Amino acid sequence: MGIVHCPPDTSAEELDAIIRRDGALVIDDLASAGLIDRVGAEMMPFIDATPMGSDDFSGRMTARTGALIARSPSSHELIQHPLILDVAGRLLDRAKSFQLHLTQMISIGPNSPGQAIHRDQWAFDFYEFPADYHVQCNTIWAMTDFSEANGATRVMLGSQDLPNSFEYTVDDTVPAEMTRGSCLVYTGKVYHGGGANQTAETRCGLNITYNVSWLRQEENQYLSVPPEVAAELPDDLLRLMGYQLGAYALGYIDDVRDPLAAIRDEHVDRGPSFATTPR
Ligand SMILES: O=C(O)CCC(=O)C(=O)O
Ligand SMILES: [Fe+2]
Repeated sequence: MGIVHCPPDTSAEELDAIIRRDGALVIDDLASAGLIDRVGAEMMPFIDATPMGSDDFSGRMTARTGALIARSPSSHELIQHPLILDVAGRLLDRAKSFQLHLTQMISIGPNSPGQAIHRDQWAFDFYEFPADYHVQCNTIWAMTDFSEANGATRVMLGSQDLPNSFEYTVDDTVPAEMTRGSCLVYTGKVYHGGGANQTAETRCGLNITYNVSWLRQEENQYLSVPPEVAAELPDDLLRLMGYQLGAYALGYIDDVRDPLAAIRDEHVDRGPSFATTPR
């Protein structure tokens, strides 16, 4: 069985149901070529300056370039894509609210071996969350076409319900082949890994992930985005970055004020705005 491909007008409800069943899916052609071009052009100087990974998991011929919010204004449209936020709000429904977890351009260089098969939620110290409690909703936007040969992400479909294991290999997975501008969406529970790039060209994907607001973010948005840049961003993007309360009181500043008040002088309402969708 291959990964399910959905057209971009598929409802968030249907996408959520497929991710819960298969662990992952591809939304074909969700971003225009023009938008992918702009994000690629804004990020190119930073990608060129990024050192390769320092271990096998990060990929010794893979560059991981972050801080998209500060570095690529055009990426905000992908980070805040309404369909993706709707799916994230549904998948992460056991928590009160969700936030941006990381933004990372993953450029897998020519002749790279495949990444170890893993779960992204292992970032939380390998804690085994309950099977029905999804803590991460992840995307990889194809900045180049993704093929089996150039290192398309490998996914072990249906593996989201399995216990933690380090035994799975590439033979347990299928490639998420997709065209440039398409988007792989997957739960933090599903086993997957970057594929081996056996071509002479770099495979580039933009990993944008969201997690429940009571867990720590992998990319520290408060430090990756300088305060003078944050001050110019709209409230809804700031809230998604974590300038909002997680659950009842997580992340408040000084006298139990909403963290957005650290950026905005005016009074801000207390309470989460990236609320999840009750089922
Ligand atoms: O680059 C990819 O296709 C996947 C990378 C990945 O899964 C990771 O770094 O956690
Ligand atoms: Fe991963």
